[in-house]
Amino acid sequence: MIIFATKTINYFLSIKQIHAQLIKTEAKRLGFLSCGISKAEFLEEEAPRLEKWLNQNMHGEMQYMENHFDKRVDPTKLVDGSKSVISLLFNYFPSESQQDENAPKLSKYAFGTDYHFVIKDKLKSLLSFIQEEIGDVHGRAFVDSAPILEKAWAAKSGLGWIGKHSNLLTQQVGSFYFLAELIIDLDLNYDNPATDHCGSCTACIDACPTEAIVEPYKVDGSKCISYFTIELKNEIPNSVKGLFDNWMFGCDVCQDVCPWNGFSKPHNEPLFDPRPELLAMTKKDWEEITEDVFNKIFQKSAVKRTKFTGLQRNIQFLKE
Ligand code: B12
Ligand code: SF4
Ligand code: SF4
Repeated sequence: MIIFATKTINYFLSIKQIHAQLIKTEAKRLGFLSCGISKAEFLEEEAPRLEKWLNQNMHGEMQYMENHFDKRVDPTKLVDGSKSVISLLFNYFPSESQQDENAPKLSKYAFGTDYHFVIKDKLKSLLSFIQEEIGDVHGRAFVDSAPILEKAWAAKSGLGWIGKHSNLLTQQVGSFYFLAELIIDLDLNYDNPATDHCGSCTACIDACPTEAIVEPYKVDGSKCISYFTIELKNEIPNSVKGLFDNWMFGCDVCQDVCPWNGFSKPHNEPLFDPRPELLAMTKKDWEEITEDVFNKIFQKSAVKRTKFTGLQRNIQFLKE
């Protein structure tokens, strides 16, 4: 009877719905939190906002944000023949935290192996699955690696809403996850955007140590601690001295204070687990860190982006 009912339901589903369902089921099996799908097309609302953000120099020295404007606002220009953007969320919320309360703080996303490697492998598996199960499908996999407005696509496909801190969040699991995409040349059934549940809350805006959330939903990247500690190659300006709330790599303040992150659940990706010695490091250990220790605890880590000298600069900046 159950088999009959399933067949009857399938009969009424279009091929695009069946394909979308197959992809979502496989995405879950591969460990993604959720998967949503949008039609690949020009981002009409976001394009003028991005243009304004760039004109206001909110990208600071992140020169790469100025490149490929046309591709960034239109995936059909990024991937030839693309029809669908498949957005995926991958949880990184850790179950443990740094033991010394006075130690310089490391953002949660950077505890384990660099997410670019971990997620890229899973995206490739998902693309292979699509090619094996559905047929001659072409596409490309992305995770924080190309000119794509990743948050806008995830929001469009109903995976969450973009909060006042400008990150994507959900009522079920908050915001401590990465975003990733497959952009493919197959038509699929498309999802609808989710609704905004920020309401009258302003916790993230009020808590931001550098007042980088300049208005609800708009972050001035050039004022964000994450920018200063990861992206900025030059010296950190004296104007922000004393404002870093002890963050040495990234910053989680606007997410830590968000009430929806009370619903975050620990990830179950072993590669995201930190080395135990990393969590045990004291304030003194960080201040005296050598290049050998750096290379050992941050082997294959996203922290390598700042290099040893960058991390040392950040720790020094907190100390002075
Ligand atoms: C550049 C960048 C940064 C910059 C700039 C931040 C920013 N908000 O843009 C810096 C270095 C500061 C940064 C910091 C962080 N980042 Co970052 N970053 C990116 C990157 C590479 C591009 C983002 C982008 O396009 N920015 C350009 C601006 C214009 O985009 P936007 O903020 O979405 O702007 C929109 C709003 O301003 C809106 N808007 C403007 N005006 C108005 C007005 C109204 C009324 C409304 C409704 C909207 C609106 O429209 C704009 C266009 O859509 C993405 C990866 C990617 N390719 O998408 C990761 C990404 C956004 N970062 C990510 C993360 C995790 C972080 C940090 C949490 C890391 C950390 N712990 O330190 C912080 C969070 C800081 C914050 N509150 O935003 C994740 C976010 C995951 C999530 N849950 O959303 C991403 C998606 C990477 C990934 N693949 O997982 N990041
Ligand atoms: S990450 Fe930190 S500095 Fe950046 S907007 Fe959020 S609270 Fe502000
Ligand atoms: S802290 Fe409040 S305003 Fe900020 S994203 Fe969370 S719910 Fe929205």
